[in-house]
Amino acid sequence: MAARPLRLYAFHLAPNPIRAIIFAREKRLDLNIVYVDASNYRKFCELNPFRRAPVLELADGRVITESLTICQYMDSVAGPPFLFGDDPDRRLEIAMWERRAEMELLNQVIEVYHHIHPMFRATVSRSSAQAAHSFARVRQFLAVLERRLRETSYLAGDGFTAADITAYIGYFWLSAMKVLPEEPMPAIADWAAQIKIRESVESLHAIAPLLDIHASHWAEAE
Ligand SMILES: N[C@@H](CCC(=O)N[C@@H](CS)C(=O)NCC(=O)O)C(=O)O
Repeated sequence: MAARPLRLYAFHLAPNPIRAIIFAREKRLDLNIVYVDASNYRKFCELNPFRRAPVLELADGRVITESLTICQYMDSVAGPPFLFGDDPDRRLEIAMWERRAEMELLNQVIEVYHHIHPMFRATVSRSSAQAAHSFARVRQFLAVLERRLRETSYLAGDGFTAADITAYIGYFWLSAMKVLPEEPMPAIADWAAQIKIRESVESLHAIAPLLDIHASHWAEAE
């Protein structure tokens, strides 16, 4: 009997589950995506007491949370390409850029998203100061990334890796919300154009119109 595919619990319009979904596509792993709604929320909370997505349920019933850990798991159980690297030097470089992209870009973009997107009006106590603080960190990271990508094709050097997935989701979210910094970033734009045509990120483009906000929401956050 064939093993059942990995089951991934996800929320719609949520960057961390999308990161795991893109990663699985890159690794050509069969993923059964279950979107969390009222009908399965209780089960989801039992699987992850922190009530956050993604949650990966393995065929043997084991449960993995944390998008980074889920991606690392998928990298180790499927064949090449190894998106976290296959030798100590590559692993080191990729891990460093992945964590930088996660902490200084993706997580900061998520903060901006929560504080300015009207979708969170009822659930997040919105703060324009918090949005501005996170946006300043985003700007600083993008300036470093622009310099980096003038020297290398991808974040961790030659070759697409897990670090590019993390950074691309952050960049995509900013771009879809129409809040990319105004300063020109030609190397980042070229890098993003290369990633945009990968099959694995197709699903992102369909959600772009739903993330689009008007700049006036900055002013609306209190
Ligand atoms: N560190 C966790 C963060 C997960 C997370 O915050 N996921 C968001 C969606 S992007 C979520 O579930 N939010 C629901 C909530 O906070 O109630 C990870 O990387 O998986």
